[in-house]
Amino acid sequence: MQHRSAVRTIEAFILEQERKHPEATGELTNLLYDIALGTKVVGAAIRRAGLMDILGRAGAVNIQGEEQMKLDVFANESMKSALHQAGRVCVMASEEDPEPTLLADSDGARYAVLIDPLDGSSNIDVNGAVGTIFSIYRRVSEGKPCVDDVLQTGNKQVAAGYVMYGSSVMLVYTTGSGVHGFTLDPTIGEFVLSHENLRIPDTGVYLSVNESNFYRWSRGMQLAVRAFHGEQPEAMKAKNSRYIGSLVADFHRNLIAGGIFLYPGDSKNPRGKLRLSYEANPMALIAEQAGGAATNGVDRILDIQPTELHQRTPLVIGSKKDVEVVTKTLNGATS
Ligand code: FBP
Repeated sequence: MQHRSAVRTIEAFILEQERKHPEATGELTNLLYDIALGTKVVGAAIRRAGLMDILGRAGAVNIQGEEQMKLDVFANESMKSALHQAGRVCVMASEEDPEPTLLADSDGARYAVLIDPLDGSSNIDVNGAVGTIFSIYRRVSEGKPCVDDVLQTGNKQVAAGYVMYGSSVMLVYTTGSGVHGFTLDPTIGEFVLSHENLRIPDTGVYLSVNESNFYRWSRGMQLAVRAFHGEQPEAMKAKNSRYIGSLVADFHRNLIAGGIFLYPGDSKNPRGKLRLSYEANPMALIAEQAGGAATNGVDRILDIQPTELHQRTPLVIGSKKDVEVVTKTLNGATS
């Protein structure tokens, strides 16, 4: 009988998953290791951030017009080197880089990766939860890798995930066969399986949205959020408000306990704040694989064709029935 140790590391688990796909080459498996390694380096720095000269601003502004934090730059460089070292990735795009980075144009480099190296940057200096988000595609370019490799619709992702640097460090990912969570065991330095086959409840208990933008939202969006406040108790139980200001941390809570996260467009930012390719798409794949949903209010996030690398999109994501409340209310408000 094959002995299975109590400790199921991410390596062992991904290999098990791979065995279920005889056509698998092991490349994607190895790429997920590379990403896990990169996030261990980032996680170690975050854990010691107050003791290292890594807090505060880096003194530069990124393509989004946001002040880069030192940890943004550190995380970006760490993930890039982790993805570069094994030559499996042809091109990488990052929230912190204006253009995609060509990593390897050898035939062996079959994947394109998009990352948000440090999500929730505004939480860094106040020791709040932050994360790293990743999205993996098969390369589409025949000759030299190019931007087309990272401008694919979200439903073409072969894998997506995030690492949350919170009270513990957790890696949550999907390769299209369910969503699985691993907790970093600092005593052995390994991501160990802790949450197999995560499913998000159809209706959630939490509402996660930055209410300070309320008066800039459309009437339909205001109606939907007021419904979640319990304005019609006969129709819907009020939700409990929770907002950390880090997409990864807010999404993770709702994935585990059920809930809805919204970052709508508004009169100041009609396309919202979050980026389609390396924030909305990977989280949308995880949400759907866990039984939830993700929309911009009208379209399914995973069907939106990106035209620019850093394009933004309104995002409504989480428990399926709660997301439906928003789309129905928006359509009701406009019809
Ligand atoms: P970055 O930190 O990667 O730029 O991500 C954007 C983000 O911090 C999300 O994680 C979060 O959901 C949102 O912005 C918070 O925005 P706001 O402060 O406007 O509510």
